[in-house]
Amino acid sequence: MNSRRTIWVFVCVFSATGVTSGVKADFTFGEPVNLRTVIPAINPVHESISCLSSDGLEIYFMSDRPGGHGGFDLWVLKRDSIEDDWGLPENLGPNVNSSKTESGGSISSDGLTFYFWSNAPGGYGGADLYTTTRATRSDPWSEAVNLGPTVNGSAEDMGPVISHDGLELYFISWRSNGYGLADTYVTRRATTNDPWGEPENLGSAVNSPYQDLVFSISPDGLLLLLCDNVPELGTPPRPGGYGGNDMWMTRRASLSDPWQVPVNLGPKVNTATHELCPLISPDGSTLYFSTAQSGDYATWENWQVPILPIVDFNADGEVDVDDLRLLIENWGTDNTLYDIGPFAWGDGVVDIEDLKVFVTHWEKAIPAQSQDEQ
Ligand SMILES: [Ca+2]
Ligand SMILES: [Ca+2]
Ligand SMILES: [Ca+2]
Ligand SMILES: [Ca+2]
Repeated sequence: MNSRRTIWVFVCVFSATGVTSGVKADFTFGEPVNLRTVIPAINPVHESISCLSSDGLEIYFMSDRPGGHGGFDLWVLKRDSIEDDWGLPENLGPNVNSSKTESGGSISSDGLTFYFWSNAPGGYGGADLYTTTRATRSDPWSEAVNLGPTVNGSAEDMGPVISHDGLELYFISWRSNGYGLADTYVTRRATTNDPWGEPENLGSAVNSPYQDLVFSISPDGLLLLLCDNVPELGTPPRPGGYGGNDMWMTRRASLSDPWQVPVNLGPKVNTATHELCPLISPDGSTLYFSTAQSGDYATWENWQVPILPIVDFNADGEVDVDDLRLLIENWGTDNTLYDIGPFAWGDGVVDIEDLKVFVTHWEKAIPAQSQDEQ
């Protein structure tokens, strides 16, 4: 293989899988890898990842494996460093889990507050959102507390997702006066010491007559991942997908801008089967998700896939000085095509963050070239 061919192969990974449904996209995905091969401790049958701690040392997941408190419980895998193997699954214990369903965990960026939902008795009707805290990362979780009647209503309230700054809590609710079926809501607070405010429906741009199920927010708070159903609910997916349930994203230009109309994550990750539970890793580099052939959990599989910036700006099959020139020419603008950092989906301006990402990928191509020339 000559060097040009090597670079071409490299670039194909980035350019052939673009998220093209609906709007211009500025990132793509690599090849999905079955999580069985990466984290074998997680059994995909009845188990899917809820969240990762920001230090990458804890993975929380829901499971009805033996040894729990009944129904689905929340469990965690821990490791001492990013290089270490994951330890054995640990149940979060009776302060969090009950004989009913506990699921949908989301951990604060400092790792000391955990949000989840449960349909255990004692709430405000249907499932409710709960929180638990710990003094340090090595302490046990405290007795869970219902988030209270400002946030929880008589309908099903599920799937809390805490923002990195701790000031927004997104969740799914079937409460009345929405846009049909479940909608995504947000409750906000001025500081992490303030109480949560009255929940707001994300509005008609994001929510629809279909299931609008939030699952994850990016570390910069500019990208929200949703899915349009879970198979056991059996309702039709949002139109415009690839069959069965699909995963979608909505973006906003800044933390104070409104969320935009959701865009399908594209055929690299969405297929004719059901895709659900989309989760962005805390470093923004990986998408975790689940697939299901049907509402039967026995058909579930879990996956991870790299989230990749598109660095071949002129789409000529090479990441080279021509692309660098284009980046420089667009310096200081908001041209999304060149906005590839600090995360693959950019931050609204073409600047040094984008150059850093570009150089990283350019450097990846060069060793492949020099190896070939030896
Ligand atoms: Ca339980
Ligand atoms: Ca409720
Ligand atoms: Ca809806
Ligand atoms: Ca699908």
